[in-house]
Amino acid sequence: RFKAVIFDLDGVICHTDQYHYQAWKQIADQENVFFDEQVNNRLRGVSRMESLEIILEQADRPYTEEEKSVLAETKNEIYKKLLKNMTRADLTEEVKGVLDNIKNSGIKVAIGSSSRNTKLILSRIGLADYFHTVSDGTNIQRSKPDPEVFLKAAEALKLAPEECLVVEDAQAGIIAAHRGGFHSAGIGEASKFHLTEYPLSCMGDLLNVFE
Ligand code: G16
Ligand code: MG
Repeated sequence: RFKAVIFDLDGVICHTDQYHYQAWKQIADQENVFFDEQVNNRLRGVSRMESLEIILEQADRPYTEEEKSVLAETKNEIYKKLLKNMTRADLTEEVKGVLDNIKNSGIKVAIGSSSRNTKLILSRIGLADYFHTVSDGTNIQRSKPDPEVFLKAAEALKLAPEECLVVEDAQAGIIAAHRGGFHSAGIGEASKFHLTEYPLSCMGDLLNVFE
């Protein structure tokens, strides 16, 4: 019944979320700002600058725009260094199997990610030319929970939102899918969210949706 699956990247296709966490943790520690897993969960699917704003809610002083852009840039440098650890081995057999299965059955596959590093990550894990379309942080004005990134993907595929299933690990991503009129499947954090139509306990579960 679905003509396309739009996959979130971070937390769904691969676990760059651990690198985002490590990089933000370094920034928070340097600034003496409280940062834990709970704050980190609010950063899932959210753009780099908006993530920084969330982290700085815990700060005891205001930051200038200048300081914020330096912190965001520093975080990205740390993050990109961590991404150098990634190889094809970071794409699990399970995820690769699910992707191949869906693609081989004639369903279009796409990426819908807030990350401006999407292309770099896809090439590191050997998926540079795999997807029918890649919609990411470089072609949007508003990040999740705004549906823009998924609407751009559907538009490129020439499909209506209701023909597409969005797979997400973030509440912000599920809300974005819902607002855009997409169906949604959620893994991890997002599997417990009330707007998630198909909760997945692992990526392999996604194939049950197509049976
Ligand atoms: C990802 C992460 C977010 C991150 C955002 C922007 O989104 O989940 O935590 O802040 O990308 O990343 P970058 O700093 O690389 O542009 P997604 O949508 O792939 O989950
Ligand atoms: Mg994500």
